[in-house]
Amino acid sequence: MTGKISASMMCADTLNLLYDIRTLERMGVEYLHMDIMDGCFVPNYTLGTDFVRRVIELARIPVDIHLMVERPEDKLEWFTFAEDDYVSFHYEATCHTHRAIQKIKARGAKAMLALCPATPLYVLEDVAGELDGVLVMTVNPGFAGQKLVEQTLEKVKRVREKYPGIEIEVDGNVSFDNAIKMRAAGADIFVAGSSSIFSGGSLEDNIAKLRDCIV
Ligand code: S6P
Ligand code: MG
Repeated sequence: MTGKISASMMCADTLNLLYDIRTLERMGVEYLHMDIMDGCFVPNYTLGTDFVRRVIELARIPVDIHLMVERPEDKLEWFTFAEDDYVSFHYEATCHTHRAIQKIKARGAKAMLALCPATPLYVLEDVAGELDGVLVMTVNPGFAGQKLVEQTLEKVKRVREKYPGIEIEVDGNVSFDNAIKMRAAGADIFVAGSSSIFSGGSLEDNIAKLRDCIV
């Protein structure tokens, strides 16, 4: 199966958001990636709950919620999910990984565990069977516009080898060039932000160009 695109909404044109969303849908983008930051787990705030709820209401494609918040298991009630939606949370943000996964599933979404660049893969060992996906952070979480942490490419490769059936999402500096390397390493879902589809120029052309990188 070819790679899928998850468009990073924090990089979209907020004042023309509906236009961008409809363009992404028309171009066959698979997910809308919604970064939620609490200023505590990461040193930044973004995408407030009302904004995210409104996007979920308007979207005709699944959303891919990336929770960068402390104790995510207590914050899932903020949103209503559909069955194809993904919700990811950080292993580093809770001591209740298993409970958080169960709660996401009970709310009808697919569960994904996000790992910071320095977090070792052995933390997946006892939960891999419960997960629908693993989000490998290819930058440190908190900001758009950062540079790839190179060793995460090898980490993607190790996840692919160890868990052949699991969906792998990569997030951070997914440029056209990096997307080719990430795809070769085994990634399935590519968070597309300021390094690719929202890098200026035509959104349509950028999406088509990224598609060619992730076949
Ligand atoms: C970063 C966040 C990401 C960014 C995305 C931006 O903490 O989780 O989803 O929105 O990485 O893309 P880029 O191309 O600027 O890195
Ligand atoms: Mg993200």
